[in-house]
Order: sequence, then structure tokens, then C-alpha cells
Amino acid sequence: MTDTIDAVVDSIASVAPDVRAGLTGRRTYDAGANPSGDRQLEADIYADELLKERLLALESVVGYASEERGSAVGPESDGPVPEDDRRYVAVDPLDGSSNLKSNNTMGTLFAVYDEPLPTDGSALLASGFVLYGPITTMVVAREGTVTESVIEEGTRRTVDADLTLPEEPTVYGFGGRVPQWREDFSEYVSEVESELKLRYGGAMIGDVNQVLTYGGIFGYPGLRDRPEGKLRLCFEGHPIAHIVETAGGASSNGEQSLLSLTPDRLHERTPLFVGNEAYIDRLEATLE
Ligand code: P6P
Repeated sequence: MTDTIDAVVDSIASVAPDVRAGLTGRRTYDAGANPSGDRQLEADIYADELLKERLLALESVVGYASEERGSAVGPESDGPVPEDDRRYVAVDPLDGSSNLKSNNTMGTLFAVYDEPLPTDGSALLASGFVLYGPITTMVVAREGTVTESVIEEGTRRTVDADLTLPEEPTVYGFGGRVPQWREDFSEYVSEVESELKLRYGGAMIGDVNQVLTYGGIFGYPGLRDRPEGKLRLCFEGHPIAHIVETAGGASSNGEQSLLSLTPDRLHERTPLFVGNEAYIDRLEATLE
């Protein structure tokens, strides 16, 4: 069987131009909400359908789970695919789609597991994201290395074959309303904001790409009125932690690496922090 990870990555790269082209004219909210209760844009549903169709057409992909769907779909059976070659993909089709209205960045986030979801981060074989910015780029983490490519007409052109987090951190960005931040987290942010520059764009992939480019920390903390935070462990926490840790950084839910967490439910939320290890260590030391 061809390299199953390459097949997934190349498939997502090939559909990225269609996802991007489909954003225009799909900026209105559909009637429904996703399983997390977020309102769904027509673009969310369009991207999800495109990605599901392309990925389930791959021989090795036997499960497709999406932030836009209540449960995974696909054969997921003991079908013809040898057990070792079965791949289960988790996708956030348009992370940050609320930025569409303001014409700001958003992206497609994916994680490739070797067992059905929900499962823990140790089952991750690869992860990555497509960033729909001024240009379309793709970051992929697999086998200990992070690569960055430019996507041109659906094919990848590598621009960094070994992307690593800058040792000197520069930027930070934290989500949630400030009055809802816990006191210990607010104290931590007071230190960070005296040391780094604020970069927060409302789409995790864009904000994390700032951290991957300039060094620093991104997070969406547990809040007073929402202690579990906003971001989903399977669809956002695991893949972004895998990317940043593979690039030489660290991740945390405030206590431990996000990759060590096993969700009970597919759409389970988690506090999420990724960035330079020194800032993650200081955060964990601060949060009681
Ligand atoms: P807020 C986008 O909706 C998202 O899921 C992440 O991409 C982003 O980091 C976060 O939520 C933004 O949340 O509360 O700042 O709008």
C-alpha cells in the first residue's frame, strides 16, 4: 500500500484550492449548529463535504471524523484494509470560519490516527493544517519533522523542510473574554504581556502560525464560566500540540501535554496552550 500518510496529506493539499474558492458566496450562516453548538456557515458545511468525499475515497482511510459532524463516518469495519494500514482522520474543515465575515485568516486542521476516535494523542501518526492567508500554505508534522509548503494548484512546494520553533519568543495571544479569565491566569498574562507582543487574530491556525514563525505562546484557557475552555481536544488540541511539540515546543492543558490526554467524548473541549517550553513551564507552575 502506498504511503498512507502521503495519500492523506496530498489529498488535503489537492482539495485546498476548492475549499478556498468555495469561501466566496458562502459567508452566511446555515440554519444548523455543529455538535459543539457553534453556528455553521455554509462554508463550514461545504468544506466538510469536500474533505469527507476526498478522504474516504482513499483506500486506507476507514474513518472520517469532523468538528461539523456528531460522529465519525466511514467503513471503520474489519474490511479489506489490513489493520496496520487503517487510518482514522479527524478534521476541523474550517477552523476560524467566523473570520470569513471580516475577511481574515482561517484554515483546515487535520490529524491522522491509527485507531478509531476518540483516542489519545499517542495514536497520532501525522497532523497538519492548511492556512488560507494571503497565500495558501500547509504545515505537516510526521515522524519527528515539521515541513512547510506553499500550495500551488493543489500541489505542495516545500519551503521549509525542517520547521522549528524560534528559540527567542516574540508573540503571544490568548482567547476568551478577560473578565472570564481566572485570577491565576490573569497574573500569568500580566507577566507575558510585559515581555512579548500581542498577536491574536481569532483563528487558532493563524495565531499558532504566528507562534511557529516568531516564537511565543498561544492559548485558549479554561474560563470562570467555561472551565473546560472552548477548543476541542481531538480536532484542535491533539493536532496543534503534535505540530508544535514536533517543532521543538511544548503543549499543555494547564497541567500536562495535550498529547497525553484521552477524551471520553469525540467533541470534548480542553484548555489549550502551545508554544516555547519556557512559557509553558511557567504557565503550569502558575496555574493551581
Ligand atoms: P473567540 C474559532 O472559532 C476558534 O475555534 C479558534 O480557531 C479560535 O482560536 C477561537 O475559536 C476564537 O475564539 O472566543 O476569540 O472568538
